[in-house]
Amino acid sequence: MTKTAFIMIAGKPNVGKSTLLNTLLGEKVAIVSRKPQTTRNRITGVLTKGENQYVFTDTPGLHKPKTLLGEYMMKSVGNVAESSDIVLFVIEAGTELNPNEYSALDKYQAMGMDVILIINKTDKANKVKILQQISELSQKYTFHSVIPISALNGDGIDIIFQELEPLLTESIHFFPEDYITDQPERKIFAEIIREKVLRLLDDEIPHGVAVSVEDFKEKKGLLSVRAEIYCERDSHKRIIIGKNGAMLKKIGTYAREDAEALFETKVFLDLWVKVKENWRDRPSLLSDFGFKDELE
Ligand SMILES: Nc1nc2c(ncn2[C@@H]2O[C@H](COP(=O)(O)OP(=O)(O)OP(=O)(O)O)[C@@H](O)[C@H]2O)c(=O)[nH]1
Ligand SMILES: [Mg+2]
Repeated sequence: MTKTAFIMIAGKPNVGKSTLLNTLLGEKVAIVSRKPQTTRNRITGVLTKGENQYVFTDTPGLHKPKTLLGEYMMKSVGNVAESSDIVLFVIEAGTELNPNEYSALDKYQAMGMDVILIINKTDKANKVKILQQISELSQKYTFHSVIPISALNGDGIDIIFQELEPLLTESIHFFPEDYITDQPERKIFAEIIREKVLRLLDDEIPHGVAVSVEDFKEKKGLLSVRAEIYCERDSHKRIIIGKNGAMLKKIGTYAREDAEALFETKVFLDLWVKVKENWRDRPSLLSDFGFKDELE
């Protein structure tokens, strides 16, 4: 008898949702950074353990959108909620919830979803504060369970699976046993590049960056990729390229190293930087960059 569950991973930006998805799967399918609003698309990761198939979907962090891209991101969170039965609602250990988090919890509860409260980053929080947080939130909401974890070092991940197990329902498996993610290889490559930009550059620059993979060819053990980094201003372009091209070289080297490990092949990466003013608010450019399906 096979069983399946559709499980959404939601929460405010930067709480560790994508880290959790990667840890649950034991594979890196979502990029991670210290900056909020790293994830822009829903990312599905599938884990099949014998008769049980867990379909996890990571979502962009809950925030009040300021751009059309932000609206797209929040629309995608809503769409995932509609098609999930269970939500792993991730919060940061020992910190107060903000209004966006409260309203999302209200909504998921009203929708009748099973809400599992995941208290992440327990590795760096005060135990007493965590206990206070659990008691406060448990008075306000009915959770299926409350699980303190560290997505970074794997603490508590086994308990998530224990708690999910009784929530699986009898059903066919919707994905083959060895299926891991819905993210195409080109998209994963583009995201790896964007991750390096997020990690190497500060302030508002990474938020205005999109990456598009234009060419992706594998021949005789060499993966040749041409990718374009789009930013919003000439001044940003200069910073991304850096003095004598040093920054772009660094971005390219780190991205290539990660890609070589992931795709298990030699990689040749040809990287370009271009300016597209205000792309985050221009529907046709958003659509060119792949942000269109959620708005249909
Ligand atoms: N100390 C600690 N840091 C963590 C843990 N989980 C995630 N982080 C860090 O928190 C930061 C944000 O992690 P992400 O996984 O990108 O967070 P996210 O919730 O997906 O963020 P958005 O995509 O922006 O919504 C990164 O620097 C992670 O390394 C944890 O358990 N402990
Ligand atoms: Mg994320």
